[in-house]
Amino acid sequence: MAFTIDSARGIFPNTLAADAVPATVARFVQLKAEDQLALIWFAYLEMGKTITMAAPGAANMQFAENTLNEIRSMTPLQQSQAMCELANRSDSPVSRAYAVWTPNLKLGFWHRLGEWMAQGLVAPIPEGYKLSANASAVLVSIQGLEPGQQITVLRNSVLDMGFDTGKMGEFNRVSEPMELPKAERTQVAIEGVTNPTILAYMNNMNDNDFDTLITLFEPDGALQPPFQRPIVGQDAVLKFFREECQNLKLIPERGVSEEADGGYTQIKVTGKCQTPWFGGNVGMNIAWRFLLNPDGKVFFVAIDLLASPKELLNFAR
Ligand code: 45D
Repeated sequence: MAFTIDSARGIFPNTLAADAVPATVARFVQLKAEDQLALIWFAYLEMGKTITMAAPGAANMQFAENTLNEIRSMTPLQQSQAMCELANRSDSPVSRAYAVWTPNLKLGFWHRLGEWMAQGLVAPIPEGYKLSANASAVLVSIQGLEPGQQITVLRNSVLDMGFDTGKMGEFNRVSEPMELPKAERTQVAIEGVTNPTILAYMNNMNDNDFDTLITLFEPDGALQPPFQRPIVGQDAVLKFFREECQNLKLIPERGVSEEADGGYTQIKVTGKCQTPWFGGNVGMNIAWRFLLNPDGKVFFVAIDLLASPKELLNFAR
């Protein structure tokens, strides 16, 4: 075989990813729980001045309502405790419920708590709370990032919270209900790339048509999301699409396509990606690094959050 998943990960090695994101998250998770909550609260207030959250319907929260209502009915002290337990990854009922939610539910949960905190329905961060020196330094780092990287730090920090599912034994993941594929179909155009698999990948993702999207992958194909290990095999990738990819908007701009060993084709595309949470207010700079097998099926695709807008024009090998 010409490629393994591992060797495929190295195609277009000059692609510069936004390493500041995992570096910042790693510093964030070292902070004590109170600092984590206060820091996100300040970041959230600060960001709210420049970038607005989009649709209130960015998550369908029906499967998290019970937990949200439970928190709302607690005393302020219990509310603060429950939030600290989440940040501490303690073993508590809320922390266990949270742990099995898909990322979008976790974000929707905090989004709602943030609203309730602002309205005084849930215990706010104490007025005059003073961040530790470390926490202040992390906040300054976050403020220095571009918006797409800022929201990724927030997202990944939040996903780290809750009880460790590795300690839970059997559990069922709780995700949002699936929406139907969109009736109106998108048609992307990519400067320099006409490969039908690549165009179909973008269009089907934009249309939430995951059953068609997955047929573009070979059975052992893999997808590597930003800052994660590859997800391998059609079943696992399809599950990921259903749980984590609803209502994304991919806006590929340009790319290069060239022959690789063994009849494979490597294609790098750069462009933007929007999350339903922020819509057109935040476009993340993204690279897709595809490796297609000789039948034109996706053997591997890595999605990278790019270090800077300059990287959108980097097609060096
Ligand atoms: O602790 O081609 C309070 C793939 C204070 C698929 C709070 C992709 C206390 C394949 C304010 C309440 C998916 C890989 C907290 C492409 C406290 C593919 C709340 C890429 C936590 C292109 C905080 C997709 C809140 C990408 C409300 C790159 C925080 C998607 C909310 C990226 C943060 C999506 C939110 C991102 C962040 C979404 C909503 C980065 C959302 C980020």
